[in-house]
Amino acid sequence: MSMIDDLLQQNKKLHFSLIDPDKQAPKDAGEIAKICENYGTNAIMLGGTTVRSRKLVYDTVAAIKGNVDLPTILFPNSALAISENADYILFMVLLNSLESKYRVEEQAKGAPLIKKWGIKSISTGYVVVSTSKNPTTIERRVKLDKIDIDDIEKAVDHAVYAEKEGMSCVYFDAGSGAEKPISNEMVQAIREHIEIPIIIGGGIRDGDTAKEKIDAGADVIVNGTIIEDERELIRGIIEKIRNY
Ligand code: 1GP
Repeated sequence: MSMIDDLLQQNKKLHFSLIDPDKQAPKDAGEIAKICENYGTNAIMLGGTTVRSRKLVYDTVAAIKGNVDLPTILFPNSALAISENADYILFMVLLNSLESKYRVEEQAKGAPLIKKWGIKSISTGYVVVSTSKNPTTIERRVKLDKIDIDDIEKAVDHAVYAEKEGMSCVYFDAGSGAEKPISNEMVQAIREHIEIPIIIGGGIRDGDTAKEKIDAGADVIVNGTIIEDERELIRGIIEKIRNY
């Protein structure tokens, strides 16, 4: 059982707020986290595709922990983004990466740090789905075995693989700022085939869309981009999730 299962026993569904340490000063990240906490988010995730400074992640986690009581969860793009003061880490394998760097190499560099620092690990099968005409940042940076928005069978195969490997959750991500989120049909098909928690993120910008993903079987909704540029919007999303 991971911390996500524990949280799901207390709440029907969850909302995680993703803050990119590269996008603002640590003090501002602490203030943003406070706003998200006041709206009712369940955890603060920290990560981004460009993060390269462990110190910046450390300072950002410290500022957030100084301001809110929520769990902090690392969402690292590499071993360099692992910081000892975080509570949890999504210890991810990017299942549809064609680069071993994102399937095993960064994980092997990071694992000893996670162990040494006692960060609680949430084993996660991470899958990037291509939903947008213009590639998202992660699609531009990582060579992927592309999964198109309607390639439901391939998505399900990865989800079942993650479950059979003993991972504690899957995270299907359309990528930060995606033009469209992952389809309801894909979420539903994944739900029909696995029992572990399903995290969905990328391109979700309103409460009705978030609710559709939850109706389809998602357990956790992640918002990142709108927290940076239209923060008020997450209030409506979190309301739908908390009242589910
Ligand atoms: C990206 O799933 C997260 O990895 C969040 O996506 O920035 O589009 O909310 P957005």
